[in-house]
Amino acid sequence: MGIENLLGVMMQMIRKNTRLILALDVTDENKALSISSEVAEHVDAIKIGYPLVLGAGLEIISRISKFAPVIADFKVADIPNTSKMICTQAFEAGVGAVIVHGFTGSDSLLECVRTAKEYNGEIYVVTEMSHPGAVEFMTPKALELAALAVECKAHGVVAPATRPERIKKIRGVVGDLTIISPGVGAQGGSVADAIKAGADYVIVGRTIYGSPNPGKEAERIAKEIEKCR
Ligand code: NUP
Repeated sequence: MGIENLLGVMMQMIRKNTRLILALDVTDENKALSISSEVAEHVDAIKIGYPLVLGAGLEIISRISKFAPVIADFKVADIPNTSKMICTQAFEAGVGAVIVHGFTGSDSLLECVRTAKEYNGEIYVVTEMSHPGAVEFMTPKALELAALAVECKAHGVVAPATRPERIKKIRGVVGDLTIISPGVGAQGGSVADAIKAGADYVIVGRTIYGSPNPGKEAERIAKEIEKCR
């Protein structure tokens, strides 16, 4: 376990306050940190992915953790051994949760869940993505992927705010697992529709980080979520 984890300064569980997760898809470290500090009090977690980690390095995780718990959107999709290695690196770096794919099958997913447990972390499984192309291959399998997430004891699933009727269906399969939902704002989905359909958290990227005042925008969306719950 890394020294910073031992000191307990990095790894944090996703909060349960505003139910807003920022998707921080910027590539510049200073920009990432200044946005993180501006939105910190209005978000329950900050989701980062390949754009930021490839742009700023893995150390960005511990820096962002000072403002909010971090979710690594690595959409892990590999053989069990490699998936385990990826999750280990992410949790060692201090993330509270990792997003993984389920289509690789139960053995790979179980390995991710086992790894997360070692760190008291969470695994979220992608069911059906929010972009239009997801209906080609993912929609037909989404409910099976949701069932696999339950079977493998993942913490939650990712479901599309762009298709709230699908969130409803996925909620029907996952019971009380946590649903985190991207696609609000830039992709056309709405906070109200996603929350009413059963999402526990909404994930918002461009609408917040592309705004001239990310803090104010995050506050506005957090208030909108509060009204719908
Ligand atoms: O189905 C998904 N849709 C989606 O947009 C699964 C995701 N992980 N995402 C991510 O959510 C996407 O990669 C981006 O980081 C974020 C949405 O950002 P935005 O459309 O609000 O800018």
